[in-house]
Amino acid sequence: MSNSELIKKIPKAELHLHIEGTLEPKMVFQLAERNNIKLPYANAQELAAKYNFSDLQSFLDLYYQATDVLQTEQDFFDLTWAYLEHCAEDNVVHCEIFFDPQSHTSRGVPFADVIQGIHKALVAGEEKLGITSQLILCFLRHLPEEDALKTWDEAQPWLSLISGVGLDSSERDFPPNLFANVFAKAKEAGLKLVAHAGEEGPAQYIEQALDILKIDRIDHGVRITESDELMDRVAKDNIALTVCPLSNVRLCVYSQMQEHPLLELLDRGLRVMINSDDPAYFGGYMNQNFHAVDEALNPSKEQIILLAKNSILASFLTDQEKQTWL
Ligand code: ES4
Ligand code: ZN
Repeated sequence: MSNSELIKKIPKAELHLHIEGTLEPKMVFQLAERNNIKLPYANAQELAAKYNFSDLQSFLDLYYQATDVLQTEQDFFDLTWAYLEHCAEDNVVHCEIFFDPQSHTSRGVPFADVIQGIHKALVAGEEKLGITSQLILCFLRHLPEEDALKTWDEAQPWLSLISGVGLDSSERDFPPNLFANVFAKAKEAGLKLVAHAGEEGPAQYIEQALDILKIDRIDHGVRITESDELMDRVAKDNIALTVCPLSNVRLCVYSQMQEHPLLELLDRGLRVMINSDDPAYFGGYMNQNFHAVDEALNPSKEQIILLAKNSILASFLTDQEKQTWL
């Protein structure tokens, strides 16, 4: 079997995926029309031509702007369903999806509409496509912790639909320790905890996320390569890193895929796997990330199998559920 065939066939989980990042230019235009919104672009191609990013912030500016077309429960349902169809195509059998309620409630979209639209699509995804899923509520770190605490309060009626909380948006100058209180509350409520750390920020932010926020899994975490000591600790404690190869190249964390440390991290015994992050913006869904890694880094079959296996092992499925796929 070729690597390509193996990539296509092997069951995998996606653990780092922003549902707002699956909003394709075409859907931006469809939803703008449905919701009577005037866009500053003539068509989807003109919007897509702007997807040329120099760093995380240059991406986030466009991403938050596009998000404005998401207004109704049906919009969130349609967005999520379209993503699940990509999962089916790529043999993603389980996904753990981030959503950013603050991006929507700040525009007057009710929390209930956001979460119900997403949730109903996830239920349909399990029934019709056999894809299991969990939801992770992310707090926006460029906003004060006070805002995150308000969002935590708004989330209370919906906690049964949420398995964890995360931390995303602009990393530089917004260290994890700013969110210690809201993460302590989520931990107290029994939720899983994750945080973006060491994407653009230094390895110290990974350490802070572990020591102060008490996270269960690190999102990105690639700048861990700057600390041998931290790599040893994370390997020993089996803390997973949800790595996003195309994202890292498109946001200029690495100037080309050949420089990506994914396989070095894997060979060092860290629990890393492949994820698509914001596939509508970064050039592809799960299998396109695998193919880009395959082309640039030339992984062995064993390495591909281990990356897929790590995605299952690092998921928040129960040990029994994991066994189905191992
Ligand atoms: C994100 Cl790539 C990335 N990093 C931080 N926050 C984000 N939100 C959506 N994509
Ligand atoms: Zn991300």
